[in-house]
Amino acid sequence: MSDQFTPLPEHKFSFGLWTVANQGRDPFGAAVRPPLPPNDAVAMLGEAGAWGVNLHDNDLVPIDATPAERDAIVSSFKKACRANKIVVPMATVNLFYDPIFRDGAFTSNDARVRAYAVRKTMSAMDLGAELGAKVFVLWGGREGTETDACRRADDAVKRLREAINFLCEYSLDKKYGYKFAMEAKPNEPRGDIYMATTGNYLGLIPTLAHPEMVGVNPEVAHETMAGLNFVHAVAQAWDAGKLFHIDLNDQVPGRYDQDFRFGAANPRGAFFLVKFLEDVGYKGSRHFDAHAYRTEDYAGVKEFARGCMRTYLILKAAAKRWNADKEIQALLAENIAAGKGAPPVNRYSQASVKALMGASLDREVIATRGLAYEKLDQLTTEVLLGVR
Ligand code: GCO
Ligand code: MN
Ligand code: MN
Repeated sequence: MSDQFTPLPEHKFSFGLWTVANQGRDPFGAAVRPPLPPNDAVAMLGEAGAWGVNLHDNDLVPIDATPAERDAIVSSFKKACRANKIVVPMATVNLFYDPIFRDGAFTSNDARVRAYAVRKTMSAMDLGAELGAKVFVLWGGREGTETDACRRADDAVKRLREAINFLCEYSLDKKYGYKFAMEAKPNEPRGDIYMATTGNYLGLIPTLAHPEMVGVNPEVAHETMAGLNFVHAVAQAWDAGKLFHIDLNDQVPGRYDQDFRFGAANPRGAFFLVKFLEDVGYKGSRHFDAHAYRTEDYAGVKEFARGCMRTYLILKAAAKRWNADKEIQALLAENIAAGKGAPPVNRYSQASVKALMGASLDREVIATRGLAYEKLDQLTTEVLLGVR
């Protein structure tokens, strides 16, 4: 059945190979689903209506594969992608699973670990480029600490900068045309992770050798785990021209890393996010980095994938209704109109200072006017609940 909420390639919905193939392992329980080979995951995504699949190097090629095994796997994966009309817009690297990364990768004190991590990332970049990826995500994984006795935190920042600079040069050298998207996460899998929020990365990027090649990949769950407002982080990244990618899922604050289906926990937050992305005309992937509940078989995983995309499109339609709602728009306009005639403070000049000093700005009068946010918010709820 196809309706207005049916995903199309133009919606740019993508999933990580690691998301639909997730077997439901957690620290307290074993896998609940059998392995889903990469080619089968691509077939499932094709059936669900997705546009793209993203992958870590080792989601596709085992860490100990020989070069011949690698090439065979990659060529058969390419065929599966073609057959299912699935593209590979983004690639990434696993710098957290293998025990060598137990004390981080790029920030490790051991120069051998740093070298191995950079070399592994270069191979993952080769793999991504071969599959057509133009965005390369770097998630810090275990770049963090249990005890800050282990190193000075600014040494970690310096090492991270050096690694990113090295990898930018590699991309330029190989003419891969990558944009790097840095993904922050506050406190998992280690208690204290360097670059805990998207804002941290927005501060680091201007200090890099090739800041124009590096942006961010904010994730709903990660900012929410830190108790922060995700839309605000995304908006700041957008304003800086750095929203290169986005990880959509859901999360209740204060819980374990839940990776829920998009919109499952906080549809209101998801609404403001979708509205933002659509209002500004974000052109990148809408990537779902989420997992199906542990209760599901693969039919449930497919429902999960469909649900992520369907919810996005439902919220997109709601955002359109919100934007077209005369009462909502009138309330917003009234608040702007109330300030009409005030001296502008957007550009400094002697004349603007003079106008400012001479203006009547009666704080008591200004503060008496109600802003009608109760009404605005209730109307928003009614749009969301489908009665407007
Ligand atoms: C997590 C992260 C990862 C990254 C992925 C891409 O919480 O485990 O979100 O899923 O997004 O490793 O590099
Ligand atoms: Mn995550
Ligand atoms: Mn992620």
